[in-house]
Formats: sequence, structure tokens, C-alpha cells
Amino acid sequence: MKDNKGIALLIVLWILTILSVIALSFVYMMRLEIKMAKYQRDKAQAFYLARAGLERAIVQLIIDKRSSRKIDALNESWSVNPDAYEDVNLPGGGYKVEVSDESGKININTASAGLLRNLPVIKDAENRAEICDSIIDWRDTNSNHELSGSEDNYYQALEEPYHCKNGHLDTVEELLLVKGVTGDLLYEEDADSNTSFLDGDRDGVSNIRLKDIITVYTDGKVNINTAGLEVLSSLIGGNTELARNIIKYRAGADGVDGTEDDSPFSSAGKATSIVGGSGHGQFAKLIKVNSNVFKIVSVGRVDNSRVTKKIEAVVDRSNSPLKIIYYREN
Ligand SMILES: [Ca+2]
Ligand SMILES: [Ca+2]
Ligand SMILES: [Ca+2]
Ligand SMILES: [Ca+2]
Repeated sequence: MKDNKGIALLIVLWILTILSVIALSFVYMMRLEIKMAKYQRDKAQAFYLARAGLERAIVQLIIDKRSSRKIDALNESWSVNPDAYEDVNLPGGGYKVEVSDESGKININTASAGLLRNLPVIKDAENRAEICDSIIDWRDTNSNHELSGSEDNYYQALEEPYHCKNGHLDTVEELLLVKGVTGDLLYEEDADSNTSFLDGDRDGVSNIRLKDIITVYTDGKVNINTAGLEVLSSLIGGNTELARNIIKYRAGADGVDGTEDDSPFSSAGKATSIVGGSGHGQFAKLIKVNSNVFKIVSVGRVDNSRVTKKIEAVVDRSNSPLKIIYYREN
């Protein structure tokens, strides 16, 4: 009798233990679900805040297009606009947005062999000829390879074969398919060889990479009011001195781009005269002073949360309505 009671007590205790474990795991799962629901809600909210930033930038680009000033420069309100772009607060969170001119970059689809050779990063690469000729073969419609280039016979012999494009690149990342082009040329120096090109190189300094200076979205002409030093110098056969003079001219007395005293070029003529005619005949044909294609990067953030959402878009405002020609969220 006594033994039976003891066994019954033991069984009851076991059942109680099991039940409390089940109850605890329910509580744990509920908490997890609440956390996940909050994450999803914050992510959705961050997305709409990032969208707000994107739309705001689009409005600025349209306003600028409608103004009577027919040039595009770094001190205009589509470019510098603290009230509309920098840490804007809305109910529940906010956004920050940056707009840059795609025409301040070199179009990799239209750049001549000479221009490709003078592009920073490519210029200093050991396999410069291979890279330039392979890009030309990737774009051109024929299957005869340039001296150091590569066509289908190379790509088809790879372990995982693919075809040579024989057409224009659709994205800048497509360059990674071209023989000789590596991730560290396009993104960051991959000094730690972990195949992540986004974490900077060992010396902690992020040097300029191809992604900063090339585009696939423009008509091929470069806006001398927005182009950086590296892009300008590659247009002048690698002459950094003359490129500096162009920036000096447009940046005004304070020497800084994007401020009130800027004096952007109103026509290509003045810049051409700064560069001078000798040996730089192509320069005048490759430049302009306005743009229609812009990159917008907008980041939405939610109050009291670490969740953010980033939207990257490239827009073309040449026609109305403005067209989004590239869009990516992460
Ligand atoms: Ca403008
Ligand atoms: Ca080809
Ligand atoms: Ca070819
Ligand atoms: Ca200035």
C-alpha cells in the first residue's frame, strides 16, 4: 500500500514537471513570436520610411528639372538639401537620403579602349591589357578576340562555362564575369582574402574602386560639374593636374564643391579651354554640363529599434513621368 502511494506521488511529480516544462516552452515560443512580429512590423515601417526618402529625392529632381537653370551642379537642391535629406524625422522614425549624379561617372559600355586604359584601378592593374581587351570583347558583337582579350572560346572552356555577352552590360556587377576583372578591382581590396570585398582592406583605408567611378545607365557623356577628380583625370589621359584645375574652377573661392560660392560650368567650352587643345581632342566630345540619370540611396530607421531598411534606385528624369531604371532593397 505504502509503495503504491509512493509511486503515485512520483508519477504526479513527473507529470507536474513535464507540464511546467511544456508551459515554459510555450512562454518562450510566445516571446519569440512577439519578437518576430515586432521585427516584421519594424522592417515594414522602415521600408515605408525609406520609400518616403526615395520619393522626396524624386520630387527634388523634378523640381530641379523644371527650374530655368539648365545645368546640374553639386550645390543645387537635388544634391545638397539638409532639410529634405539629412536625418528627416517622421512619426515613428525617419530617413536619410543621398542623391548622386550617374553622369559624373564613366559609362563602361561606351568608353573607348583609350579611356578604359586610363581608368583609375584598371590603370594600375598588372593585367591592364587583359582587362581592357576583355571588356571590349564582352561588349562587341563579334567573336574575334582583341590582342589580350577573350571571347566565347575562353568562357566556354571554363569549368562552369557561360557565354560571352556580346552586348552591353546591364549592371556594373556584370563586370565580374569578364576575364581579368576581380572583386577587389570592383569593390574593395580583399587583403584578408575572405572573398568579402565589403569589409575594407588590411590597412583600414578604402581606396577608390571601379564601382565608384563607372556606370551603365548614362548616354556616355560626363557631367563636368559633378564628376570627381579620378573620373575627370581619366578623361584627360590621366592628367591629374588639369583635372584639379577643373574642380578648382567650379568649386569657387572656398575650394569646396557643393557650397554657395560654387561657379559651375554653364557650357563645355570653358572646361575645354582649361584642358587645352593639345592631345586632348576627345575631351570636348565626352563632356556635358547637365544630367538626367541619378542614383538615390535612402535608409529608413524606426524609433527605439535597431531595424533599418535601405533602398537603392537609379532614376531617369529625361521623360515625364520619371522612370526608375534600377531598384534594390536590403
Ligand atoms: Ca539643375
Ligand atoms: Ca565579342
Ligand atoms: Ca571581339
Ligand atoms: Ca564652393
